[in-house]
Amino acid sequence: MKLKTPIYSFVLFISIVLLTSWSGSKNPRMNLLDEVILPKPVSVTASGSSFELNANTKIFVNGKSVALLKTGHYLANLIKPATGFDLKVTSTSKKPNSNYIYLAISSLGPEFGNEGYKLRIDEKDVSIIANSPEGIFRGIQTLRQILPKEIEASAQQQKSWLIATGEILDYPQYGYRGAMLDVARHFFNVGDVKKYIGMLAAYKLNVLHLHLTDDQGWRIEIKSWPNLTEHGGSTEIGGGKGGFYTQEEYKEIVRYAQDRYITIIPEIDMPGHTNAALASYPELNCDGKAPELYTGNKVGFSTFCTHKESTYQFVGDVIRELAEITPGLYLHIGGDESHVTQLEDYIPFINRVQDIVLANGKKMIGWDEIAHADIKTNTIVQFWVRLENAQKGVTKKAKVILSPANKTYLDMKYDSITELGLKWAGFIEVESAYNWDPSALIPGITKKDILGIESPLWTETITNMTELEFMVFPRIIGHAEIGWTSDSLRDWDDYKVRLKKHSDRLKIKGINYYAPDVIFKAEF
Ligand code: NGO
Repeated sequence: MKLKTPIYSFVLFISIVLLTSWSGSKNPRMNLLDEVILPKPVSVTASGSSFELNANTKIFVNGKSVALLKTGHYLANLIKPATGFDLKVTSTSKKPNSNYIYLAISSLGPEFGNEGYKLRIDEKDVSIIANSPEGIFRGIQTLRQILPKEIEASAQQQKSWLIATGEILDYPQYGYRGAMLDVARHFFNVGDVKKYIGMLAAYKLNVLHLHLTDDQGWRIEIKSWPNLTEHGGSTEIGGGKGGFYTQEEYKEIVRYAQDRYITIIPEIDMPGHTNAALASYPELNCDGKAPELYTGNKVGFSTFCTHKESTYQFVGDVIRELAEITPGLYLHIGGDESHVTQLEDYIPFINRVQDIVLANGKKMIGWDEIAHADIKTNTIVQFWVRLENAQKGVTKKAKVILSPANKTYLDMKYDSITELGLKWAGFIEVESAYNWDPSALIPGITKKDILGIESPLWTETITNMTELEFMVFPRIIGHAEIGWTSDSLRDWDDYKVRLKKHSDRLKIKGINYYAPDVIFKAEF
């Protein structure tokens, strides 16, 4: 046979090159493993190509679930400002050939629970599958983080919206991942609370605990006791004008949170931390005299009169009205730092309040001191400072929420030069906030006893959203990862690199975060 001439070989070579580039993918090569996802997922597999989101991409929701359709619209709204795309959301069982994001409920293994999801990005489509709409919602937060960072911009950006292809399997290690906001010491209005809820949802948190009452202010309308807000809500620390939520406003917060799969847990702190109520109704005081409103920042000086029957009528009305407007399972009754209530008065008081909460169809949560009372096994003890209280709670077969003050209190200063915040539990640097494992925190308390973790922001020194953001970010991102990602997948050296990269998104979102040079200016 005749040998191939050079020109023949050249033509053959060119044909092969053209053929492979025609038949092969035109999508830019990308690596899903390069993307930063916070909290870190259970597994990420990359397949080396990309999907391009464009103005013709459609969102398809499988089946007729109203909740899922709502979540589809949430995704469309999330994508709209930065891209300018008005993506159509349709409910269907028939998908087109390509260029769509598909959201579907389909059964995944039991380890995925309500919040787990499977996110798959192919060259032609993206799909999020989960056992429930909640899982789809969490998956959307991941999708958001693997879109270009400019997706967080509030104004339209000119760029191509490429997503690396591959598959992400994910589910949380704890079912309760919360934040607490103290709106009693300084009041935060409905708009602020919604903004905070939006920020929490991005990191897959699922609880916002609102500390609604304290010595300095009563912030929730109780129709049968109107002076609580009229008088008790009229000021705050420093003597500002305070404020309160009407029940309608509170319901609006609850709905906004529900749409983001966040449960609102309201707290009425008692029998201590009650000066605002005591100042509003003289009959709640043992001497029948109402004290002055209080605008300082001391704790532990007030108490309801635990001997008076009228106190329990009051508590009954408050809990009933609150239970009626709270769809979540839990009511928080405080119970902390009742320094002027005798233990022999404190215990029966908590016992009776527990009965009232249960009679209203809710479960009770209280700060760790409540472990002294006869708590039921479905009552939850929120650890903040006394290990022995948390241990006592577990001995009584209660579950615990972990809010160790020296790790999770967002009101603690980062270091000695932080202007805002308190320091009674020590300074909490970003590393210290991240570097601990819930199941190794308290001797005798293991993973099965722990419902989850919660990060409280007490607001003695925090007066507005700019200050709030500085104390919360970035520490809460670390807490979100502790709650979601199993301890064996977490590592500070790996996390700090991811956090630094992720900070571009915080900048675009306009979040006023604390940025120490050791992390944010370091070369990793
Ligand atoms: C304590 C106290 C709060 C303070 C907070 C300040 C608890 C559970 N009770 O935590 O009233 O605001 O510290 O860090």
